[in-house]
Amino acid sequence: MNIDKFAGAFINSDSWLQYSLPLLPVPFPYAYWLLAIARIFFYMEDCGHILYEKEAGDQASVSPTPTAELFSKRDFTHTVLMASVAPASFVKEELPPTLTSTSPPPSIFDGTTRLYVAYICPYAQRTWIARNYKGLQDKIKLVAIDLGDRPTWYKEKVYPENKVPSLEHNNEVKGESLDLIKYIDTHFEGPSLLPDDPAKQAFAEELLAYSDSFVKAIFSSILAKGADISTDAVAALDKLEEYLSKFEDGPFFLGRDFSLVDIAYAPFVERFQIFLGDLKKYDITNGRPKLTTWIEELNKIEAYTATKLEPQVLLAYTKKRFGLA
Ligand SMILES: N[C@@H](CCC(=O)N[C@@H](CS)C(=O)NCC(=O)O)C(=O)O
Repeated sequence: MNIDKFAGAFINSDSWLQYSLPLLPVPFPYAYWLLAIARIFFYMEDCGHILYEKEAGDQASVSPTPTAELFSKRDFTHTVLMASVAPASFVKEELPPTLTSTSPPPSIFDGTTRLYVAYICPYAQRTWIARNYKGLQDKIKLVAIDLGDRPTWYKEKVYPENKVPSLEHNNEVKGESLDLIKYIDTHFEGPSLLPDDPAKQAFAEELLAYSDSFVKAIFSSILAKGADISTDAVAALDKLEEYLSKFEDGPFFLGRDFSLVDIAYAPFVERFQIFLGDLKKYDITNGRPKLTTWIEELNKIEAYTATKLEPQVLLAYTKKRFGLA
């Protein structure tokens, strides 16, 4: 559209209006003109938005790469959130069999990136969710270990700490689930698992640091004899509800975007809901609307649901392992 012509038409019509309606106040044509410019501006802005969101959508559906390019193009918070929040398109996979003491080792340090997990382990589950959410099923190969019948080569050749998870990458093996989810987020492609906002990043660090105390508080209550949940465990769950109330822009710990913090807590909350429900007849969602919604939203994320075991399996394993009634 020829804006000059368009504006000219306005000026002309305003001049006409000015001459033919002498009773109107003199500034009227200028106000009218300003309004016209504003309308053109908003119209163009809108077109930009639509086009931009389409680009973001297209990118998200064809490539798991988070749209670093989009970030540099323009700072449209709304659009950037749409692009960064979307998980990489989830590819269902057949899970590899669990390796036992009689299984031969994989060809370690052959350049393949391997994530060693046990399907039952909540710490390993954290890293598995991060890997899935970023769409790295082809880039990071899962290797499942039987913790009850561990292959000796795992400790000797892979990870001397002999725990899961561990990650074999670039000829090195690293451990510790909280370090690994950060490592996976920063060293691989896929949607970012930490927002750019420094306030949210600082809050993420606080929540990640608190996760061990949270797990301890609840788990000791689960292991304790007696039918009632401890006051420490109730306080820890209340604290989670409070943390989930911090940002209003979404159901997750950091607001709208699913993040490392949700990943750190999800496997444990999943188990605590089952164990406390069964052993202490305690519903963790009762009176905790934010926690209720958070669990519902988590269960819409395939990268997470693909890592879940049947509640009965988790319950039976834990009861047996800790000799619980
Ligand atoms: N702090 C570690 C804990 C990992 C951990 O304790 N994993 C358990 C399985 S859920 C394990 O490998 N246990 C074997 C052992 O302790 O021998 C992390 O966050 O990765």
